[in-house]
Amino acid sequence: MRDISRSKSLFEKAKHFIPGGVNSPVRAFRAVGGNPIFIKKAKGPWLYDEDGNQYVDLINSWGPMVLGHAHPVVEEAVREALQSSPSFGAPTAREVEMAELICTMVPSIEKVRMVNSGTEATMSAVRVARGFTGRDKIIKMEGCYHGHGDSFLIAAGSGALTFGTPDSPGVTKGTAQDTLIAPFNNLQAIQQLIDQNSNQIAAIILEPVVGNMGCVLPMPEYLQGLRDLCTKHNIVLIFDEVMTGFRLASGGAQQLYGVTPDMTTLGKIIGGGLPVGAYGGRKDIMDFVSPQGPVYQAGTLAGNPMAMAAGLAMLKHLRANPEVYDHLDGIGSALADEMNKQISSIGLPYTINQVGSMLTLFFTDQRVIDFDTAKTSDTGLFGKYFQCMLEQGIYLPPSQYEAMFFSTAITDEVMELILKANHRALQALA
Ligand code: KE4
Repeated sequence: MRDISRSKSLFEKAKHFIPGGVNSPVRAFRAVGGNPIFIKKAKGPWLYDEDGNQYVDLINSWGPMVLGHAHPVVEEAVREALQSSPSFGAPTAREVEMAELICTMVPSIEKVRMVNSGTEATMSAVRVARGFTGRDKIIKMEGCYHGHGDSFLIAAGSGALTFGTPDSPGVTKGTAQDTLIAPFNNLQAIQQLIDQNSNQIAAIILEPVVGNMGCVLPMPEYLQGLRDLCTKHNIVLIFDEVMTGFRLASGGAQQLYGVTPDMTTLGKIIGGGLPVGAYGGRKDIMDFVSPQGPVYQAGTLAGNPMAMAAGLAMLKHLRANPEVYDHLDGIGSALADEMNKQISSIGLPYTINQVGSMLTLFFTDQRVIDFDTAKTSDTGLFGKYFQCMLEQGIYLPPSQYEAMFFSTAITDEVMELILKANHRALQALA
């Protein structure tokens, strides 16, 4: 057993001062058991905890660290920005450069506003869609997670699903009534909601590739079907690409699947590991945002120089090295292929969903295409798998309803470590 005594004592102390001992619920390991690991530092594909244990990192800070930890281009940019003071509360050249770069890399985004988190991005995008259309209701998909904004904590994924609170207390009935729910990958359900709420639906928001009920891919024609329905009924189509943006392709999932939303939300990678979010889209919609238009949204640290410096370094590197995406796809598909071989050689019924550098091993014999099929997974078995992988030095996302994230720092040797540990863990569960 690894010595994690310092993590244990830190967690005991943390629980006195922080709800649940963590600043984001999923980090508490409640879904997988055991004591959360307190990380001290990271480099490349490696995490190092407070007790000096080393782990292969398959969380990537939940997406941002797509180039691995402490990448020199990002480090250098942050170091330089820090010398000019971390924040001014006034417009800066970096924000203009970031806005232009995002609009260039994601052509559906004609104008973009920087905020400080994915939650702020999705909350703001929905408010603007409501202001632009004059309509109140939105449609979200069961199991999709769009941050902790009230409108989204209905049938939410990620930590909300992990802890069995997909419908959180504290969200008022008044708010909940304006959020309509449909199963992911089900166009008929969307058509029904539109028929039942004609001219009342401002927006449909979804993760074009879901990461927050585990990795779930769109069925063929699903995204285009949503596009067509939104065009026909003047509904704003919002792709929440906080997770998939700049990870699945330089232009995100919308480039990968060739479907153009009206608005896009971003986060994670565009901050290079610093707090960030962004929302953008069609000019006619974004010109409704204050001070250009009447829909108010603001933020003290929006467009923060440090986050812009880190994000610009990351995005410029990704833009200048498009082969990164073939590299990420190669890592993800090789791991998926080998893990599937291990599953069938041991005779287990589990299923794997993978696209690019996102992968989830579901402990169910069903094909996982939506919330209901994802929930057939044996979360207890996942917990045992997680602990067995952790003991072997592989740090997975601590929930069945999350995706593993791979970075370009994962070498062939590191892949071998992951596969050896995976085979041993699956054998232990057989
Ligand atoms: P943040 O507010 O956590 O920056 O972003 C919210 C968000 C919005 N949209 C999507 C598609 C997201 O995946 C997220 C946040 N992702 C989770 C991971 N599943 C963050 C991890 C956490 O909550 O600690």
